[in-house]
Amino acid sequence: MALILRHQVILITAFCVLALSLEKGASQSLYCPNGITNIKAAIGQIAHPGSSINYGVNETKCWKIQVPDVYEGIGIYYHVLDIEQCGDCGCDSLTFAFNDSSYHPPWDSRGNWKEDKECGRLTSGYLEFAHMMDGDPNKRFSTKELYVRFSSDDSVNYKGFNFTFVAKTDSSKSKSYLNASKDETIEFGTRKFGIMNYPADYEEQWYLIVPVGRQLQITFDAFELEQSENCKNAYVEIREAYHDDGPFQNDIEAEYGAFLAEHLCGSNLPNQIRSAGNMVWVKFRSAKNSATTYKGFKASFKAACQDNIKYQKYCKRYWKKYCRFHSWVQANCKETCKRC
Ligand SMILES: [Ca+2]
Repeated sequence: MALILRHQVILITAFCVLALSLEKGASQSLYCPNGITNIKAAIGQIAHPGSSINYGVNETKCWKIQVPDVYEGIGIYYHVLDIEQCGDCGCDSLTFAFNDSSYHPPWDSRGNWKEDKECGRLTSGYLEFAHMMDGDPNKRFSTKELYVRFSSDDSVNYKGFNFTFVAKTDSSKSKSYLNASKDETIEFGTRKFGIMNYPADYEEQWYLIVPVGRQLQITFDAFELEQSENCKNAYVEIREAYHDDGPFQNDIEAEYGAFLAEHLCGSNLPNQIRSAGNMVWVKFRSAKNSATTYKGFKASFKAACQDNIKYQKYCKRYWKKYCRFHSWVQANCKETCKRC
């Protein structure tokens, strides 16, 4: 009985604290009377209601996304956004909120809170096409903690939302661009591997590229990094790279790319890694402590055949149509849509 009572007290306390968010006036849109679902991860998906049914009337749902400290922001890629639209999203809305200065919870008026409200209708087919043509996320936030709130009014309900969030990486340091032709294998790795240990406080990045339409396969030959909890000291991070301004632009980015390996460390040789697209980004980072440097890693990459069914589906649906009207890229298109 005592346990049940204690549980009730905790629940009531939680409700009161959250209800204060409305009273203290930091932001009415962060009012979360049903509590907040906490998600701690570098990548994940949130959907509501998350099936083919429509959301209900007078709903309030809240989430808090927290990405590991090593990252520096959060990107949002929509898969579905189907929310009743009224002026200033005053009927139904999806709200993102974060503090862009020091940490204060959303009901604390000391925080410098920023809000971004969304409503309107973007279907999944349109969003697939848009992501194919523009690799950047739909939303970008310079925070490691992001609050998400969905609310609906008393009439007209749609399909809701479904998005992937991904932690932003710093990709500003020195980079190498390595481009392998169809039958070529290129080696890469930490500097002076086998001759001396990697330096402390050292960072290096590689963009690995194979012909358009192929996947990329990375094989590790040697791997010896400092072992630390969650690989927070020295690590290798690997993501899909993308063109942020469409498939035929030159700029290659990876800040919000999908993870192929979140963080690798220690001395176990990682498994072979295979990408979905034809461009991959690899980052190596060592800790500041010069007493804990190791040999580093040595790896190679080459082109593999495209067997990604989803990619083929994109190709069939959009790429060929796009190519028909852009004769100057037809050679690329042919290679892209070819099975091998
Ligand atoms: Ca509504």
